Amino acid sequence: MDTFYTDERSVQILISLMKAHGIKKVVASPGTTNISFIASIQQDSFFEIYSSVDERSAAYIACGLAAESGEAVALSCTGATASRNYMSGLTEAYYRKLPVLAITSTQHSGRIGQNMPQVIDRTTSLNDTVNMSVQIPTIHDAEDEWACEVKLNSALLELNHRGGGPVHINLATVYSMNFTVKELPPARVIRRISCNNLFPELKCKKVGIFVGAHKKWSEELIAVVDRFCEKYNGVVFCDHTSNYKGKYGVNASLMCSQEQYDAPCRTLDVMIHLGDISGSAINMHPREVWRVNPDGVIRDTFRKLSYIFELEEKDFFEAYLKMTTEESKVSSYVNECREECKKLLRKVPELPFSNAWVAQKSISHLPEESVLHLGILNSLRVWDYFEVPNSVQVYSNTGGFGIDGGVSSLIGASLVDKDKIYFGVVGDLAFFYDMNVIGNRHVSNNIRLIVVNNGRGTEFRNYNHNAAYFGEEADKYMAAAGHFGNQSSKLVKHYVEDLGFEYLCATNKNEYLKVMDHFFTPDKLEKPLLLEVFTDSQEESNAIRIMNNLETTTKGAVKNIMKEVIGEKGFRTLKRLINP
Ligand SMILES: Cc1ncc(C[n+]2csc(CCOP(=O)(O)OP(=O)(O)O)c2C)c(N)n1
Ligand SMILES: [Mg+2]
Repeated sequence: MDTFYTDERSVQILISLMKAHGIKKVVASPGTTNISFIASIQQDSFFEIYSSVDERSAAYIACGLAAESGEAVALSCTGATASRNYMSGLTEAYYRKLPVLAITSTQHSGRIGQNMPQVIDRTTSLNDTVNMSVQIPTIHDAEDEWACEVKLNSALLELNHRGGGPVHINLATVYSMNFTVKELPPARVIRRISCNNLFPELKCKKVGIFVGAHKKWSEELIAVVDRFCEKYNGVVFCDHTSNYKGKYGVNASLMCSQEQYDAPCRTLDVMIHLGDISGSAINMHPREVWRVNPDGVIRDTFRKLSYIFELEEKDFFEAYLKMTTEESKVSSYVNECREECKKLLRKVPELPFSNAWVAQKSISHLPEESVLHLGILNSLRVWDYFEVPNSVQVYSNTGGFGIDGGVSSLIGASLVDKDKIYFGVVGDLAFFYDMNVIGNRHVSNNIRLIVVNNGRGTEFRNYNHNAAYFGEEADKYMAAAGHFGNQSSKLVKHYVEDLGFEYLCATNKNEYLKVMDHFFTPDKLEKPLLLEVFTDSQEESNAIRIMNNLETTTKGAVKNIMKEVIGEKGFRTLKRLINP
């Protein structure tokens, strides 16, 4: 009887990645739950398989094999108590840093604790048995498949990471008896590069650097990134929280927010990923992504990761500068991107009175060397549309995206340098959430805070938000409208004045323009200052709609008409059906 690979996709991915990462030695123990895996590898001549009835012995055999051959060695066992017997061998492997891969097999994790035969809980491991443990459920859709690829790459790479050691994969099976797959479908391989490895060549037309939220850049890092861009015709895609202040930056937020226009420069060959979580709308279309971070962890934010470089950013760029003899200084890519951005910015009309309008009018007035803190999500989004002065550092709580601590983070930052001015822009919900910090006795006169009070989380009334589907009904419990004095003109004024703040407010464009110069003055003020701007939710949404539709193509226009006919939600469902 001819049998081939299983049709269970997770098992296929594991086998494909074991081959790609050069793991061929397997010690197999008997059972039912590992049949999909074992039957698939025993017909593949790549694998060198040994049998051991006793799982305890199997794990020690793997230790010996790994130590003697210098290779990673996999173990495979069934359900019941089989995997428990790996414990002593894995402990030995842990303390000797031997690359032993324990592949335990399991039924659906929902069956744990339901008195189902042979189902035990392997979701936690003893501290000194494995360096990493991953759970691999059965794959049902593209998202499951992506997660499986990422987790398995991480697990296999961990075998030889930082001196190496044992790793655990808990692999679910549905006991499929379909072994008719003759050719193993490929899986995406992710590789880790550290300073001792050979670096992959960077020979392609379009190279971009995407920077998520980033701490302050050193002068040396800026210089080396700029030299890299000069040599490789590169560009640095940023939002304000990237805080890159070199020569090749492009604020790509506005370009990437366009609904009816996909700028050609958004498509690139290699995107180098720096920094942490980004709250920006920057959504490029890279062919592959190289992440550079000393944490060395696989973080597949863009689902196209092919390399993780476990290096300081500066060392990465210096290495690639050494690898090229190219002397030409072509800047065609950055120029192309800048043209796109300028073209869009030129098209921005007078916006309705809103947070976006405030940003448009104010951002260039931020004094030199000041600091800006932006609230989650709307304030960051709309201030990201416009260019910030080069000497201004910008922060937002994009680590956890909470509205609960934006004002506190601003106050915390302001304690560092009494001579700097620390600006903040937050919504009303974010302000009232965190308002007690306004009374903290360390608050001083270097604080200037704009509270955009639209009486709700206007985020949930934005035309393109899921909650917009519910119209005004969203105000009740999604947008939390009407709390905290329901846009009271006195509440914030009384509170902050009593706490020693100067208070200003604006309910329309003229009023705002009148107070703006004072608010943004580079001069030291006597008191901390709070400017409350009262806006209307509908206008907030209208302003964003305008900003997201500055440029149109026929394809984009058709897309928009369809959205109007079948609604935003219907459109997304249709898109998923056409392009799953
Ligand atoms: C602690 C916490 N709770 C809930 C959320 C979900 N959330 C995201 S934006 C938002 C609305 C914020 O409203 P507001 O501060 O008034 O800003 P606006 O959207 O009106 O500009 C909420 C509740 C969150 N991010 N953090
Ligand atoms: Mg609000």
